[in-house]
Amino acid sequence: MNTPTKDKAANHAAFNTKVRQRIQQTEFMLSAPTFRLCPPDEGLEVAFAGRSNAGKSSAINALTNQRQLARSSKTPGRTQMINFFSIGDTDTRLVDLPGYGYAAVPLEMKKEWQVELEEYLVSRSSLAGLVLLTDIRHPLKFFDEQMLHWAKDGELPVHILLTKADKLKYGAAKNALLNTRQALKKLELPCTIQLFSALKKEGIDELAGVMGDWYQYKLNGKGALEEKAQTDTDTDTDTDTDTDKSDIDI
Ligand SMILES: Nc1nc2c(ncn2[C@@H]2O[C@H](COP(=O)(O)OP(=O)(O)OP(=O)(O)O)[C@@H](O)[C@H]2O)c(=O)[nH]1
Ligand SMILES: [Mg+2]
Repeated sequence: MNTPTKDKAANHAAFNTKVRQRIQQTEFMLSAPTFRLCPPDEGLEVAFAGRSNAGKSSAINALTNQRQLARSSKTPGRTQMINFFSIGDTDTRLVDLPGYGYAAVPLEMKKEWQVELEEYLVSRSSLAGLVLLTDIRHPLKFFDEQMLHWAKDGELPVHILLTKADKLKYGAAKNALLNTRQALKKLELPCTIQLFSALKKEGIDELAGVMGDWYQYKLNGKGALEEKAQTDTDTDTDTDTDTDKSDIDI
């Protein structure tokens, strides 16, 4: 007979699987040059932020199991627009924010963008959480810390991805994880953190789990994704196109 703890773990695992399936249905919604032109502040969204070239677009593609959903590039500063994606419907969104720290961007533009970014992090009501991506080989640069302070001011949950973990050997990657966690504790910046590799597709379940928890928490225990997952359980058929998507090799 299953114990309550086992049931809870099984339910959580089933929920996470549903969240993964939902996230794979992510579709491009719109690109906005400024936050003034972004979708109405309704529903829920999770934003992906980080220095230019940290691997935001690659992480979104790996997470959603789609090759070209968010465009990734060897040229830093590729994503200059704020890109919105819908997860199932336009009330559940994922946001790819323009990378910061790109030297070629004029100072004036950088300053304007920083003001907007702070405003967005602190006052966007639909924002359920921030995924902050930082390259495992040089984590937590100045502006990353700045972002963490703004998120703390806005009481916004943050989950850090140490990206390109495949660039380090396993032991070195684990050390980087421990050291960064310690540094965050010292700075009194509350957040969770994990290793991530878009290339090796490592860390995707953990990330999807965190996002599922955020969406759920934000809706006070009645998560949008969970509700959709429940509807799916009732209506799933063999013709679900998800199965096709999950075969795509990215
Ligand atoms: N080895 C390795 N390379 C990666 C990984 N993720 C991203 N890259 C590479 O890093 C570069 C930048 O990736 P992007 O996903 O475009 O980074 P971004 O943060 O979206 O960059 P901007 O849009 O310029 O802000 C590309 O050359 C990717 O192929 C990873 O997990 N491992
Ligand atoms: Mg990008």
